[in-house]
Amino acid sequence: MNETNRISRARFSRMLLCAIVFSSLAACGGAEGTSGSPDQESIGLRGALEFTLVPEAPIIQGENDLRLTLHDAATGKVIEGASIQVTAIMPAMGHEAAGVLAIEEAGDGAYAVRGLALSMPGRWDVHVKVEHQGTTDEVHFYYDVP
Ligand SMILES: [Cu+2]
Repeated sequence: MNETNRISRARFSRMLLCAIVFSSLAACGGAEGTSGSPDQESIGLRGALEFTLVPEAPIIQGENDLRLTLHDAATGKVIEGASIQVTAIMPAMGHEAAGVLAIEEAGDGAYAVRGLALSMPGRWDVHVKVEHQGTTDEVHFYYDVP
């Protein structure tokens, strides 16, 4: 098999996977980039930290548990002992989520976010704010509740 065939096969596989993963969602790599993807990774708005947010199970209406991992964006080192706030709003309706029950440090830059209560189907804007040794950064991740 020549190089061109291998590349196009790989690209087709990715597209197919994307179509399967996102089949129940409106967008596949749309304007908001990672919108709706179960595992989301982004550099914060201030460029200081890298945020990874992974739901423990598919996002549902009701309480959700997620795992947040923090790295220094410049050095790649894990961020331990951070103080973290997680809030969510439903932009289309202008209301907040009920809140988060608990955020617990799990070691190696990971934090368990438990009981993020998304009360309605639709798109939620999950806002993560972190303070660590005088550095603050924040990020927005978007989730679609079916
Ligand atoms: Cu709503």
